[in-house]
Amino acid sequence: MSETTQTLFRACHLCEAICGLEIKTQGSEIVSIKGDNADPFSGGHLCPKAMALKDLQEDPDRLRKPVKRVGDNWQEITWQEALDEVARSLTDVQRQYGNDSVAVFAGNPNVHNYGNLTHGRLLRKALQTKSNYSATSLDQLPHHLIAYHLYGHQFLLPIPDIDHTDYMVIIGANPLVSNGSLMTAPNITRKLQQIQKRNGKFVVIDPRRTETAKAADEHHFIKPGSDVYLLLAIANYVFKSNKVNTAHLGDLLVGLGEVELAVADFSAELAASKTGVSAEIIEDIAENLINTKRAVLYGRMGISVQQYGTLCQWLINIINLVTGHTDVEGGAMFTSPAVAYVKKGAPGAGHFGKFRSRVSGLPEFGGELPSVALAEEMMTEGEGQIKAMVTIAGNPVLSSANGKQIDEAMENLDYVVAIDFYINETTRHANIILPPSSPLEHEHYDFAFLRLAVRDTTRINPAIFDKDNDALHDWQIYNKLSEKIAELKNNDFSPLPDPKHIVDWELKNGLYGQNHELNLSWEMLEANPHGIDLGPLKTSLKDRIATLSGNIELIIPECMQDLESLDKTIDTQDGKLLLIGRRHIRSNNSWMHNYQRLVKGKPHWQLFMHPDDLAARGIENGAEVTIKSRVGEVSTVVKATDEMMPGVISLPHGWGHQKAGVKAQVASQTQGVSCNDLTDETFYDAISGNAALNGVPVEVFNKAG
Ligand SMILES: Nc1nc2c(c(=O)[nH]1)N[C@H]1C(S)=C(S)[C@@H](COP(=O)(O)OP(=O)(O)OC[C@H]3O[C@@H](n4cnc5c(=O)[nH]c(N)nc54)[C@H](O)[C@@H]3O)O[C@H]1N2
Ligand SMILES: Nc1nc2c(c(=O)[nH]1)N[C@H]1C(S)=C(S)[C@@H](COP(=O)(O)OP(=O)(O)OC[C@H]3O[C@@H](n4cnc5c(=O)[nH]c(N)nc54)[C@H](O)[C@@H]3O)O[C@H]1N2
Ligand code: SF4
Ligand SMILES: [Mo]
Repeated sequence: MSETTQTLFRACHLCEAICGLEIKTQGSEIVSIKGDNADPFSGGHLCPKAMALKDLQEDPDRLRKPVKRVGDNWQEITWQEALDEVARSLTDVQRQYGNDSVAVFAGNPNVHNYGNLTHGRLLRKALQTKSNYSATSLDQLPHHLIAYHLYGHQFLLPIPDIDHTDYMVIIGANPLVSNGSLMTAPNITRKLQQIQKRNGKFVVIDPRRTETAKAADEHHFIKPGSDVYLLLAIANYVFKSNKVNTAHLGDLLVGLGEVELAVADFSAELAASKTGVSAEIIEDIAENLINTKRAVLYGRMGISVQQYGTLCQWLINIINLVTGHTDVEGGAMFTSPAVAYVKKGAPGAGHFGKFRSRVSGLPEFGGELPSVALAEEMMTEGEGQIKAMVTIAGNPVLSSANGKQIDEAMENLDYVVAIDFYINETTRHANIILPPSSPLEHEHYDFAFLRLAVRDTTRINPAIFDKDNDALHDWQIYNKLSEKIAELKNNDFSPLPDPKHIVDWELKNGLYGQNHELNLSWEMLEANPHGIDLGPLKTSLKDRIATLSGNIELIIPECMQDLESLDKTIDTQDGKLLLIGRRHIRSNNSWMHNYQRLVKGKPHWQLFMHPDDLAARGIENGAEVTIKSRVGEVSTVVKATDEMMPGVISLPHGWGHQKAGVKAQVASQTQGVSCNDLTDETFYDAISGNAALNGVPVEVFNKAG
């Protein structure tokens, strides 16, 4: 390896903000990582996780070669041996128990690695299994489902036009820490400050006074899981005050009258009793949404990953539509990306309920079943039982509801293979682990997140290092493994070219390609290493709406049904503590705790609880407590903070690395416990089957002994 010094520009792929970075290397070492000031989108912004790209690259625990489990040990084997054995074992299971007996779980980093997006489907196609699961149903499934119903394509997702809005309501999101989600917006702090600088306001509704709430003009505590009442009351207020403003989309909206009727029973007073947000505040928010020309309502994890996730997303869309804030400047807009532009006829629109899970009858969406069904499908005997599993860039043992149950169920599978470069809480169950090249060893184009960005931009990301000669990129693993599986099943197979070629083709044939003055191509973007600005979000829905009728049909039967089941009586408090999650700027889901620079310093995995709730139970600040839910219990340290709404406690997910067999020297020494040993697989959004990881009823007491 030469010791030459290089400076390369590449976007960070760790979260949705995709900050441009300047990475300096000497030989095979990274000597510095800084924000790329010339990136037209991120303008030099970065967060503490960017430096962890170096740790990831250098981590001795990161697997470089395929390994096979022999007893409690792992043995390196060749790619040939590994791929042959995996293909043979999976097809053997399928021959004996049927195609659906092999499940696939695809985790979050799939979306951050373009080769997984372009090539992942090869493996599913080769396996011909209906047992597909992913992190989508622990996360944003309600957004896709509503976009599919209202706009006709799961990826016609409205994104807040944060750069131009004057009033933004953020409900159940903490972008100052998450750096934005379904809202790619590097340096979100600045973007929110800019709202205030132009005399606008942003309001946060959250059961915790979060980092974002502290920076907001207003913060209102809300009881977890009750948001649906607040949204219904806002929608009702708009209709009742005759302020429906359907702006330019008016002729597309079908079902306004039915929506008006459906929300009519939900007053601000009822909402106040359910949510803890006063009727005056609810009406004030509604008034501001009505009267501010450029305004937007935005909701994320906190209201998608809860009991009424789909209803909440439906109502958010309804409110933005009826207050005239959809597809207009400063409102909820649709992106016009250079790759994977969505319009009528674009592939992958989605489908819903074409088949159902075997045990609980949960609906598929886009060919995937809800992750809450995964464990029972492994544990319930009978035709179609899951007997083997492929996990790809995921860790459902720590990230799924009742992860402990998944852990136990995986123990009894006949065969497990993981495409991952860590031996984590899930992949330790694998018979064989197939580790792809590291993210910095391949090129990348962020078509998933450029499609969700608050401004249209484009950039390619070069590889920083060459991969080892005998290493494989994720997409190469899919090509090779799928080919072997297809061969054993006597099916046709054609490999896909390098994802770079696919993106190049898309760039050339996309909005800004051959028929546009920019004439984008991979090569052209290589010559523009900081990326190219494509301008602010543009009004475009009328030309793109992808529904069969060409209209926005507001009434979704499943939403009407769920609405019917809502309790319409004034609430009396039931006194149970409700558990919610929490993210931290130095942590990322389950997989970045093996980097000393991110886990050192003050711990951030404690249970947060209001001082009054501690006092009521005779618990001291800093004590060891036990938290108990229907499915299990964990013990950890409690931290008293009036950041929490009384009655609500918060524990972050992704911790719990002390399990035997995990090969992560630093992470194994951390003390955080897994919040998903408490979340409940029977607690989910009835419409979509998305997990309800927020608002889980629990008890807390002093740890015995
Ligand atoms: N209680 C609770 N639970 C939650 C959440 C919550 O808020 N509360 N959040 C949920 C959400 S939003 C999500 S998205 C999920 C995330 O949970 P998962 O989908 O399980 O994802 P990660 O924990 O990020 O898993 C990362 C794994 O991917 C591997 N990996 C990283 N990059 C690559 C790559 O390029 N290729 C391959 N093959 N592997 C790679 C890592 O080594 C690691 O093992 O957790 C969910 N779980
Ligand atoms: N640093 C860091 N950044 C990340 C990640 C990470 O793990 N760490 N994960 C990435 C991923 S995979 C995702 S999906 C995004 C998520 O991005 P966000 O959704 O912005 O992140 P969260 O911190 O989960 O924010 C959810 C908020 O909802 C609140 N909440 C919980 N329950 C309720 C409720 O019932 N009602 C209301 N109104 N609020 C509620 C919580 O207190 C929390 O503040 O972040 C991404 N970015
Ligand atoms: S905010 Fe941090 S983790 Fe996210 S893309 Fe930027 S540098 Fe990476
Ligand atoms: Mo996520």
